Amino acid sequence: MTISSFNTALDLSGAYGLTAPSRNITTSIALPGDVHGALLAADLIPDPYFGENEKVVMWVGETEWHVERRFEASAADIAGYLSLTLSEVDCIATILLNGEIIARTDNSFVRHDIDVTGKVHQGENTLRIEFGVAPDVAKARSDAHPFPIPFTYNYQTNGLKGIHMNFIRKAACHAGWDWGICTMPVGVYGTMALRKSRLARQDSVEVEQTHGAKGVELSIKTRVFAFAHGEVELEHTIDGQTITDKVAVQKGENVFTHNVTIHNPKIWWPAGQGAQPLYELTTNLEGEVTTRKIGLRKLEWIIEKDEIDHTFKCRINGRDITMMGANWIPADAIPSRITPAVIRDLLESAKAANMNMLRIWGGGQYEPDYFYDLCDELGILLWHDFMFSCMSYPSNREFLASVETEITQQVRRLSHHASIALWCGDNEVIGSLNWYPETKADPGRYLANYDRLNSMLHRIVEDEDPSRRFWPSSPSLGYMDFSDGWHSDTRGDLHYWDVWHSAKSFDAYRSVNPRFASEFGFQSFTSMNVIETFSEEKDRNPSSPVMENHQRNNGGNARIIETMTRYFRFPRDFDQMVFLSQIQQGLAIKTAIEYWRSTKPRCMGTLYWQINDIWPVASWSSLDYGGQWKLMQYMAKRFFRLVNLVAVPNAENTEITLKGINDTGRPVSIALEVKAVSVSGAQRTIFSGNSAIGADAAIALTTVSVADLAQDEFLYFSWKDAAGNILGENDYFPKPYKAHELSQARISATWSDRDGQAILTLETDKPALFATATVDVPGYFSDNALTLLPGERVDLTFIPRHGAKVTSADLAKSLTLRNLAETF
Ligand code: BMA
Repeated sequence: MTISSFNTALDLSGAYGLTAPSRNITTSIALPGDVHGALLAADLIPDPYFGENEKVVMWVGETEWHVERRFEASAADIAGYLSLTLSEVDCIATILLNGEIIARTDNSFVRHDIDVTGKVHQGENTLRIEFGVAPDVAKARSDAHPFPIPFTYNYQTNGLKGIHMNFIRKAACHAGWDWGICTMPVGVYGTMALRKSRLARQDSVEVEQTHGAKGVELSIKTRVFAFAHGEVELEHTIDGQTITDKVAVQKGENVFTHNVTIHNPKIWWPAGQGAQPLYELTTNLEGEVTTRKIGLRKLEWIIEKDEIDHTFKCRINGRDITMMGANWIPADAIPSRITPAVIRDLLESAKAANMNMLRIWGGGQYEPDYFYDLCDELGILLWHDFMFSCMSYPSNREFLASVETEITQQVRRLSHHASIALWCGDNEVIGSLNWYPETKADPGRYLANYDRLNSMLHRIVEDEDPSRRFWPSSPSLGYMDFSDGWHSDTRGDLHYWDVWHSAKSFDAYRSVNPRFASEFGFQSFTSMNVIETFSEEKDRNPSSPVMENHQRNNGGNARIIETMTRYFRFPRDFDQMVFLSQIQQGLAIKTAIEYWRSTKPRCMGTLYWQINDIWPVASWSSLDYGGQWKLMQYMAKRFFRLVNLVAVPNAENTEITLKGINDTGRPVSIALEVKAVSVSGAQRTIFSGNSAIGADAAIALTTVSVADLAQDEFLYFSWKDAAGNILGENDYFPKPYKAHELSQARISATWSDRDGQAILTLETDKPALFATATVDVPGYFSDNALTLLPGERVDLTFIPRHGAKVTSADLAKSLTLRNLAETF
């Protein structure tokens, strides 16, 4: 049977008129897009990210905006049932077609399919969207609510006024966060189309997989919305198998399930553990064709009683695999700047740093389809929060009804993705009950209020996506456990913030033993070339108004600087301070992750806060805004190596145990060599030997007594495979760096080109710590922040980003080499 091709779509993206009646502004806007992008393109606002312009452009989010366009429809375009699909309207808006109100929207996470049958004329039509002022709507709702529901303090940084983001459904961080600018964007993102159907349209296609001895059984569940009763033709194709069906539909929603078995399945693995084969599923409903990529994997969360308390681990295709990665926030505070190229670049950097999981954090947004497609392709699993964060939310009928539509739609849109590992109710909402005077004064009320929303989320996941685990909150100790998970490390996931927010020493990371650390972070300044994009020369001082505006965590710059005095000698100028801040950030998180990974199988996940930035700012991120690698990203590439050797001191710092971590599914044999190296260059070998580390294990290899090291010595260890290839190297300083008289090293650099790649070879005359090469070309080196020892040659390969082609001659021009000893 050949499927008819009646169903079509008329794309309504493109140029719209943009007006602000209260301000006499008339210009144009490219949609999908946002008002900030339009005003920037028309030169009507300055760059919001520059200097303190945030305050200068604040009016944009406080103004009513109207967008309008005309479109032509032919007789054929409208000869059927019509739906106007707007996949993301941000946020409060009235939609008018030819002057008639056809819908009102107030949840940017809900897709609207508006029935406009009979309302589109042959010839010219007008589509108009009138946006309300979201902060005002939120305030009015909060005022009308029978009891106060406080909003997060995170927006109150830098004297900005707060917005009741818990009363409207858009990314909470649009109002600012402790790393985020407040832009309160207004716009339409995603699909804008007029869809014509003979009888019915596709609403969602979900795929559930059951792995068995005969292969993988796929249950393909298609939701079809029919405008009247009748019959439609539906076809699915996957792996060379086609199922064509003529199905009877009733007016309204219809669900059809088709089963397909994939024999000899090619199995999907997270990054580092195997390949990511994807099967293409094509769904055709009378000409409306959609495609999805399906990765076949069995994924379970093992949360069961053990001798400690309860496990918390992800089992994929039968293997317990340690999750390694970071937290993800929206890629830009101006949503129109988020493009597939931007997202690919960031996700490729995550993979290049040996990550296999990101957590999509609940104060941001559900990401566009291409984000999840890329995660499937790259093997990056997702811990997916629902979009609730750091405050209580209403639980009245209207709010719950809107959220029910949101979560149901999002789960149906995304559940086929191999990358989605977990649905999590929210970020830190349970914990936040202890933060606000209102919630603390009346815990019973706010806990009941919480449970109404949270139990609904749980129920939706059970109904819509039964094979996926629902986890109530991050952090959480488990089902119906409303104690806050910051303080228990025996079960559930843990957010550990004492090193940053309470200024504890880096060693404090070794005082907790999480089962799964889903948040912990340490800030640095964004790189100097990024600071240059938002500041003038005179602003480049950590306590200038501009640098303080680009730091949203109260006291953040002071914490960065004060920490330097504990571990390092004070940097001699601002440029060195910026560089040193990145060394220190990487060191803090390296301390945590090396230790927690070494406690495997107790700890089965480490996701640091945070991989990316939403604008150029001092933050916990390891990538600058724009995707450039900060030093921590390089260090992450090392501390997330599947086979890693780490130094773990005892609490008294008298003994150092070297531990071998093997996160591959095979035993590994290594030849270990441990040296005591003086900061002035003398080296002596203090241990060498062969060791075997079992599959998926962490074991102690040898112990060194600190008393056996001279005052100026540190530990340097490297490990090789049977063939003598160096697999990795690492070091450990028993004393803070400031205690050492570091030598000024002379590092020499030579360039070559090999197989189309530019190679930088480094050599040094004295030990150089955190030796770092940078060039003015988008890309990163295969390694950086190195401990360079005299007598060794280190080859670094340059990896261009965005697919650029470069030669060593291009790079050599802008090469800068730095290291710790030159910071003071
Ligand atoms: C966490 C997150 C964010 C915040 C970060 C840094 O707990 O959930 O709310 O940005 O802390 O303070």
